[in-house]
Amino acid sequence: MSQATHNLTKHWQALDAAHHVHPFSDAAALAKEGVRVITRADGVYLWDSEGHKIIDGMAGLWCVQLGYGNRELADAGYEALKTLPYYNHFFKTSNPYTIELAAKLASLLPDGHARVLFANSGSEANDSALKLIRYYWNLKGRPAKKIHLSREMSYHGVTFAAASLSGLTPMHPQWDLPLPGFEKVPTPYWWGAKAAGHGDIDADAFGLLMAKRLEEKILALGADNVASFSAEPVHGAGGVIFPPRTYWAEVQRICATHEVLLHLDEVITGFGRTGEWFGAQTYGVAPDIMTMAKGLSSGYQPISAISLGARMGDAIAAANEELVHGYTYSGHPVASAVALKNLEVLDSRGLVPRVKNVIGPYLHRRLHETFDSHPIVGEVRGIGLLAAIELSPDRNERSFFPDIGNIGTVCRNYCFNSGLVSRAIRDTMVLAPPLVITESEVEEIIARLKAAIDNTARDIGRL
Ligand code: PXG
Repeated sequence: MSQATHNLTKHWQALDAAHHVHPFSDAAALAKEGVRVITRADGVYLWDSEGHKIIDGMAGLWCVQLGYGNRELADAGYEALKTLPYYNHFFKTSNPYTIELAAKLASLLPDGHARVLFANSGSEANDSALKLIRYYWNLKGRPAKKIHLSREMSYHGVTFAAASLSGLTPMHPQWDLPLPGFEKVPTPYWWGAKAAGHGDIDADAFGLLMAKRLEEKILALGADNVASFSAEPVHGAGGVIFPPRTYWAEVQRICATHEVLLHLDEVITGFGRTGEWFGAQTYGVAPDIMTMAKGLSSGYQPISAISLGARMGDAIAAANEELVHGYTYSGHPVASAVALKNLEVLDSRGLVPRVKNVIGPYLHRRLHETFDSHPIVGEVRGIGLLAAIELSPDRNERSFFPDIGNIGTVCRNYCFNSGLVSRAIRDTMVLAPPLVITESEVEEIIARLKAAIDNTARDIGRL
């Protein structure tokens, strides 16, 4: 590293500390440590301003499906910037990029999801979805149906409504949330079930039990008061938690029985992450409304979407009144052009079936071979290109280390310092790499993660 580069890093760190407020960060601690400045990226690799090369096991924030440096997406954006850098959809207008994107999405979405609205982030999409759910019940003459149910440990974003919907409790106290009308139900986190007092219950029985808790909650609140149930097909930021096989069919049945709209938050699970286009397809769920973002554009542009199933879509289309909702940038032409190209590339290169049949199974086989009998690994779980390694002092007891989060942070720091981006969620190490990752890049991630977990185990005298 040259002195000039190093000085530039110091310069940026000082400016950043003085002027830039970071998401989910302790400002004083970060200013002291100094931010890492990421200057470029290509494929599954990032480079920082000191010239360090880092392999990105998280696809940015679970979003860069096509990897970095994709020329086709860059060209599509540049073309749209030159042709139509901005126009909106408010005054009886539309543009070809957004129209084609809506149609392409409709061809990939679950059955009945023929209509989409656009927004700019996952949080906005979820906020919009809740408004549309309210609107639907108002249109149906059921205005008492107002309560939004969601799950403990869920992450749905940060707007007032999306944060209220989120079940990760640290997201609430700073903002006096949740708002009234948001209620939580427990989630089928089978690994944690024993520690939570459920004994040796098997995963399938636990899936049914957690679905039953949903039904009990609906009955306790009165089904006439419950508008919707929102859930990620697989918890992402809550710890990459996969539902037992029994869970989703039973949830679907319960929602249908009690006329509760089912909202799937596919912000992480969409666009091939689980080996199908959407988690709905992986788990055989038929949602009334879906929200998506992240992988919709591989993160190259901020864009999100809300899709309406037939029940909601038909009712809203037939309302015969103005839909009083929309953002300046809903269906932004440049973001739409990039997202459209992203879907075309994912489709034409067969990347979604590759996740399901080739690279996903390869990742999971190698993770199991490497970690199944590691002294501080409790469970290796995954589907598609989503994986979690649960660090535990005792795999048979399915127990947690004391001070949950400490060991995970230690391990995450080892990863980071060795040039691997992995997330630690509590003491769960998480991977969600770009869908274009190769076998040899998977090996590189596994080697670095193994070294990090070994070092963590050594630190506590377990290796
Ligand atoms: N739903 C889900 C399932 C998400 O994962 C959002 C909604 C909100 O999307 P926006 O675009 O508003 O951020 C998300 C976002 C993390 C992390 O550290 C995860 C997210 C965002 C930031 C950090 O895992 N997920």
